[in-house]
Amino acid sequence: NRRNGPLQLKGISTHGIHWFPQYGNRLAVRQLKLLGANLFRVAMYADSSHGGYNESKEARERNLYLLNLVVGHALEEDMYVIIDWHLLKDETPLRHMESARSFFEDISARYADNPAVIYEICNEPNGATTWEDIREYAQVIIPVIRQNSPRALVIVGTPNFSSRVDEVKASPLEFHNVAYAYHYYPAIAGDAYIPLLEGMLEQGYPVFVSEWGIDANTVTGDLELERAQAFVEFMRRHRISWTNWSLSNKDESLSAIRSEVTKLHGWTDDDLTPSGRLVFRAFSE
Ligand code: IDC
Repeated sequence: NRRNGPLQLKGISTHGIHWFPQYGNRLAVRQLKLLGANLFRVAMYADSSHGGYNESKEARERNLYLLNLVVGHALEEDMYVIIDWHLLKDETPLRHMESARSFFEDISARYADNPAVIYEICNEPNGATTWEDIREYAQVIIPVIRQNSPRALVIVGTPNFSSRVDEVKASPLEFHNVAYAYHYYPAIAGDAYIPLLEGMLEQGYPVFVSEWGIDANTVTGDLELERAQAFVEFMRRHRISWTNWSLSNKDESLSAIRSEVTKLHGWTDDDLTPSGRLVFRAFSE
């Protein structure tokens, strides 16, 4: 939308695709689109435990099957889609770099040159993982993707659960069309995102909020709805693209759908959690 400046992508993420694949159905995606979303994130846990992609051959096949099914639905509904290598428990992307390399080789061949497909190559590096480790991984994976999709947008995770986006400044990547991930959970980060992200943007670093979720204040126990709304407005002002965590009915505050609701699309306000209501409204704000 050129009249309003650069295109801002907004949408929601699946929960782990191996846990809640049913929410990636075509009619659900269509409803999100009608509500104003233009982006859908498909989170494929890459871990070697809990059914993640690197757990076993069977887990790989199942995850891949579900990922492609849901990516297909998003593309058919004319959405941008993030293919998320959801690194979490394994802490460093270097641990499964060979597996990631062949995954991104295959998946970028499958969606070669499709401008709607965005690659998120490591969700949340954590533990002792440094930006230099992530950089080493990115230097291998990005060229693999670019062989098939020279112009594809690639999102790169940052240290400490994609919260330390500023650490990339020490040695930024030299590829074009790369964005750095910043993940936001208000009860943890509070208002610290404001100076952090403004500092990044002023210096011209592209930031992508590929995950944010509405958690509860650790002291009062109240949902951080006000901070969440302020964050949405901040991202709109700065044209930062985002996907919220997550589209599922798991019994946790981050879910968009109430846990008692079994509908898989056609949701009304009554079916949504406080988080879901805020996020679904934000698609069109
Ligand atoms: C959480 C899910 C939760 C699941 C847990 C472990 O909401 O149901 O049990 O993962 O797999 C992240 C991660 C994201 C987390 C989310 C909330 O990217 O996988 O999902 N979160 O904890 N980073 C910060 C928060």
